[in-house]
Amino acid sequence: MPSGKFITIEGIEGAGKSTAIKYIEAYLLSQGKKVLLTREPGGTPVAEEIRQLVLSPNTKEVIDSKAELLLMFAGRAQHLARLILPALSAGNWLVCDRFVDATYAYQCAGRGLAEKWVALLEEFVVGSLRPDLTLLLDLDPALGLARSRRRGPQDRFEKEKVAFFEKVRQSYLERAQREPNRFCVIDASQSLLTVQDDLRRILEKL
Ligand code: Z5A
Repeated sequence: MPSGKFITIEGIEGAGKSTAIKYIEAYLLSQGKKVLLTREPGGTPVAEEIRQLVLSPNTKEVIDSKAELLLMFAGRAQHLARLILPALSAGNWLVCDRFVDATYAYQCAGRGLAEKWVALLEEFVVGSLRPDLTLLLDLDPALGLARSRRRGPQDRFEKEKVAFFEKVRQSYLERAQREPNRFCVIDASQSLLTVQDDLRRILEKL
């Protein structure tokens, strides 16, 4: 059984996940924890190659939603086997930028695939592992898109319209409501310092 803690961070693009993760890492290190940061899609060399494929806006053909779903889980299988499970067994606090909740939010709510297929793949690939804590940075998509578009070239997902991200956001909020013991929702429209205060309070409890 894993002995480290598994923390995931979720939210629409531009919500501040990458920024929050740096703060979480510094906080956990200050508490003497062994910390490892990772992300999905990605996290290992093979999974990062899959990331390139699914995020590139320049694919030679349109990626079918079912293929996109399977690619997410192919990367996840590799990530779990090669990094997540060994790191948790070694007692690390593993902080992962997105995990299975993102698949329900993007491939089901966003792309319209039935949840039963994700549940099936989750059982096959992830088994009974669930994050100890999922931090949901909740933000109005218009604000998130504005933040991320300031940063530079857009990936395949970033080219989606606000309506797509509205569905993704609602799906995340519904999942958080269904699993209040695992999720903590943070208002990501607050100032960076206030978001960090919220993060620290949540981590102190954990
Ligand atoms: N995806 C999927 O479809 N299915 C799956 O199963 C998985 C993923 C796992 C890649 O994700 C894409 O993969 C993702 C869903 C899909 N696409 N989308 N959208 P990603 O997480 O790698 O990419 P991202 O969502 O586009 O992340 P991002 O754009 O890097 O956003 P972020 O990490 O949440 O934000 P940030 O970089 O920390 O902050 C953005 C800017 O806002 C930056 O300039 C910050 O300085 C600023 N910021 C941050 N916080 C604040 C506050 N509080 N106030 C003001 N400004 C702030």
